[in-house]
Amino acid sequence: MARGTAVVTGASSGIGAATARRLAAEGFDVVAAARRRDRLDELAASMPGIRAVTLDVTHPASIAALAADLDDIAVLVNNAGGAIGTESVADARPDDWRAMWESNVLGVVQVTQALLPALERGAGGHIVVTGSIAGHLVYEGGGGYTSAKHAVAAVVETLRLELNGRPVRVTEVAPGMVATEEFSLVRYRGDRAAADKVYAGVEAPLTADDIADCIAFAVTRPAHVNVDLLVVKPLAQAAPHKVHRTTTA
Ligand code: 8X3
Repeated sequence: MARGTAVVTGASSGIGAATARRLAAEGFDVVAAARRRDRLDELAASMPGIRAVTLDVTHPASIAALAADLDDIAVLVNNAGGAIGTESVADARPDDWRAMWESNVLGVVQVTQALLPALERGAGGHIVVTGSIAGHLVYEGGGGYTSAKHAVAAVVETLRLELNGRPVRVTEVAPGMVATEEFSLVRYRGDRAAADKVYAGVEAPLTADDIADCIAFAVTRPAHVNVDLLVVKPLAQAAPHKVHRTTTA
């Protein structure tokens, strides 16, 4: 079944790549957008229905080029973003916070602004944002990330109010612990041992496919059904810091 075009940002790995694959399998023509073109080309070659487009969500010219390339679109999955650093607020590096706010917040805002006309041109559009439980709770050492994710959660809520009466749905999917190749590695600045420790002894962290499944659920509901917020954690995680482990690292 042809479902229209779905744009997925941050599609070069993790949740973004899994979402691009899943939405293509659901019948969307997927535009997989990210900075790393080599990875996108591999993704596009892995199955039909995925087209690679180079995009940096922090560069207005890059976003404008994406928008100029699109006619009407059905779905925008604002997924690009991530966490950098684990320092306390007292010791945080402002440049890390700037980068997190640029990608997780302003990136979502600017891509949404640019693609809103295309979302409204067709039969009805859907904006999905990959948020986080960090957008609804805070934890020590996470101030830059939790503040950025709280901000984007507020943007999502605001957008839904402002778009009320127009044919555009707005959804936040807020994952907890998802084991992906890069998320924790970037957070721990490339320290593989520290990154692996996050998942140590956790029987079954979520996978990128689990989140892609939630996104697919939201965007394949009938057009009058708006899934506002899906908070999704593995069974082993009751809160960011409350995780059941079968072994200790
Ligand atoms: C990732 C979830 O718990 O590391 O967005 O903040 S958490």
